[in-house]
Amino acid sequence: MARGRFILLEGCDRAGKSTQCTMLVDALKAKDLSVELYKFPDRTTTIGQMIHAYLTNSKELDDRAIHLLFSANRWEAMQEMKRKLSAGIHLVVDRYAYSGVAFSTAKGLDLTWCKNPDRGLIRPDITFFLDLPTSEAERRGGFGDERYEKRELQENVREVFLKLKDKEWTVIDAKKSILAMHFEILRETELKIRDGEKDGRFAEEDDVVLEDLFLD
Ligand code: DGP
Repeated sequence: MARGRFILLEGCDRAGKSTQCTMLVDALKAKDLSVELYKFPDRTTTIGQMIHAYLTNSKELDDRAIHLLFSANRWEAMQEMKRKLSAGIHLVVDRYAYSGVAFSTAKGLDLTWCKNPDRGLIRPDITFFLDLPTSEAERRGGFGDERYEKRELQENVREVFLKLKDKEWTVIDAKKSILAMHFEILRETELKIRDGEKDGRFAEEDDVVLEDLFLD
């Protein structure tokens, strides 16, 4: 059995990641594929609850401390994600380590320092970056009350994302309609899944780590 594919959707706030993740999961399920959704931060765990308290401004934390908590929140999911991929389940993931680096670097932390805690996490097979200018994000009903939902920070975040972007990323213009984005994401995902089926690779041979992804 070929292992599942790790499909990541990254992007700025309000770009439509969560909508696209749900649509992608539903579309893959409709094609009888085995697929599950992961969302980071996962606010249901103990670490996730601390992150939630920070994001909703009910708890203050040092910038480095919260950065490490976001990373730990990904690490605590790693064994389960690996098991599922090995069992042939595709994972659609809403945000990951790139958000970690983008947000903390945008706040002023050192880029290399920010990357280090996430080194060794499993590497996505395909990364979609949903790109949306901040002015457009604001027009979509404005930002909410959470800690990072501020124009200047969001602009910095987008800049870091664009710096992190490597040639393997698929950039999706998030100004497009929801359906147009969906079909683009679905088409690329299906191609990637078919690639995996052709060469029939297994997780053990294929656990590429994120280290390779952060092209320093
Ligand atoms: P979401 O639940 O996708 O709306 O994300 C909550 C907020 O947290 C959002 O503004 C983006 C930010 N965020 C997501 N992941 C990370 C991370 O790893 N590090 C930091 N500093 N912020 C993150």
